[in-house]
Amino acid sequence: PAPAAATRPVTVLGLGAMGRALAAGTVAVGHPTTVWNRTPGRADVLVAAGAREAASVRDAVTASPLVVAVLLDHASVHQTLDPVAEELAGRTLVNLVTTTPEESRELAAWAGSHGAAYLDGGIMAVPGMIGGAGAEILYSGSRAAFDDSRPVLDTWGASTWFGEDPGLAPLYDLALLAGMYAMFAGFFHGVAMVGTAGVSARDFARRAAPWIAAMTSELAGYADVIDRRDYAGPGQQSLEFSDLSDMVRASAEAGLATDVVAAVQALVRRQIEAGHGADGFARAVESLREPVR
Ligand code: FVH
Repeated sequence: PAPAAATRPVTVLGLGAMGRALAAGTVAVGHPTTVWNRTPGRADVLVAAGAREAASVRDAVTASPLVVAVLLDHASVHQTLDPVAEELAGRTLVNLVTTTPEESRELAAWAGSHGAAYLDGGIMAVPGMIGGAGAEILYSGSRAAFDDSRPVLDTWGASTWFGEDPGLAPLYDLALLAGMYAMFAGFFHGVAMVGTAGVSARDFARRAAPWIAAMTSELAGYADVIDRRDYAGPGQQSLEFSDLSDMVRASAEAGLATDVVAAVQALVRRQIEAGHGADGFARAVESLREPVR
């Protein structure tokens, strides 16, 4: 990587798979990088590359105006930073830990109460992608902190700011991951179905990948219908047509668990039972907006 135009001291708290990748990225372009990990012994490669390993969390936090948390979860951020909270005053805390929007808002308020600016980040990449063309990190929180931190943030991938509400980045992050996990679960169900005929997952993947990619072209049309709530408009495949009965029955007949397809069918059926069977498939989103409790 090309050296950074302006070097900026940065501290990375947490040297799991993602923390190590992020710290390696800032070291590689010359940002003075201090690292800390709860369990010692995970910084050796980074130190060999030029990072400094802090002896304590306090030492790590006070080493840089920009402190990046890459810990396990919301609780681990508090467990790590609560004892040194007063040291955050005047610094920027970038939280790249996966948290819920409410947890991010709580952390932002907590950081603010200790005089720190706060940015939340949702990492849309796996560690091996950090610093490469496909990596993106979604940010929300202080715009001033985002702008000021760009020389470091841009080291890791494309940086996009969504707004002052710190909960926005995790909201987008988790919404995008919802689509990803549901897509993978659908693929796994297909693998199980064709597996009953002796077809390998690898063979099925060769067919599924272009099919799923082609279906993504439908998203914009569904989005348009959903935004207008125009489920009765022309050209839509009806809920009654899309009720997934054949798929669920075929899976059950083959002795498979029907959890994935039955879950989609339940969304469809709630709308049919409410009298909307002739409406388009996209109306299933209303079953999510008004869950049965
Ligand atoms: N890895 C990925 O692909 C995803 C991509 C999207 C974003 N996630 C989130 O990033 C956070 C860190 O993920 P990670 O992959 O680095 O996770 P681990 O390799 O499991 O490392 C966890 C680190 O957290 C430290 N830690 C755990 N609990 C505590 C605690 N109570 N106090 C202090 N540190 C703690 C752990 O330290 P140690 O076990 O080595 O002592 C690791 O450094 C995460 O939110 C992902 O959801 C990654």
